[in-house]
Amino acid sequence: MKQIIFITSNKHKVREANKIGKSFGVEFKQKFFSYPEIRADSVNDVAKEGAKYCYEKLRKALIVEDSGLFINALNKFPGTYSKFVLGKIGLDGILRLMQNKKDRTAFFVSSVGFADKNQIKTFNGVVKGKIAKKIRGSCGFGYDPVFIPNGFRKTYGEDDKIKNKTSHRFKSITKFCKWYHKYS
Ligand code: ITT
Repeated sequence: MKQIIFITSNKHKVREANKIGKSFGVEFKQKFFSYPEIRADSVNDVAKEGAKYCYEKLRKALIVEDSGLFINALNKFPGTYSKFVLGKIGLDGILRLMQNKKDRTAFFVSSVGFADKNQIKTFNGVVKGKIAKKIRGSCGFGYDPVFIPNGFRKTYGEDDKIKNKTSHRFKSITKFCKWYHKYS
């Protein structure tokens, strides 16, 4: 098993990453370390700067992950501000903003930022879907109870097995594991 430090305050991210990492022989070790998240429209930029900052401070190979929900009818809001917005207006607030919208399409993006002494690299994953009309299910975290991935009827909150096989994080972490397995 190859190990890598995962700097995050979110235990759900680590749990999901370890389910995926298992089949690649990669184990993610959660570490709490506070780093500044830059203001940017892309999670890729936030992850890249975050990984760079953490490596400069800790001098150990590590990853960070930045993710968010982008809703098309709301001009890609809440995007990189997903956590903040959820804390302020909640899922009910998001559903209210979507009340009269015909276009309910949205996507989650995840960007894994890796840094060590040689390089900084990012690995991105996207999953497309739509915003449900009601809060459904209690699995997962964040926006999972209102996100229905394309090709399915249930929200991620109702079915975490679907999430683990299709999510933005599944895609970004899989890319990272394939690369890291050969690299390290
Ligand atoms: P870090 O310590 O890793 O930054 P965090 O929870 O603050 O943990 P982010 O800054 O990347 O993570 O914020 C992403 C937010 O986007 C997260 O808090 C959720 O509200 C939402 N989000 C991201 N991925 C999600 C997922 O898989 N399912 C549901 N919501 C998600």
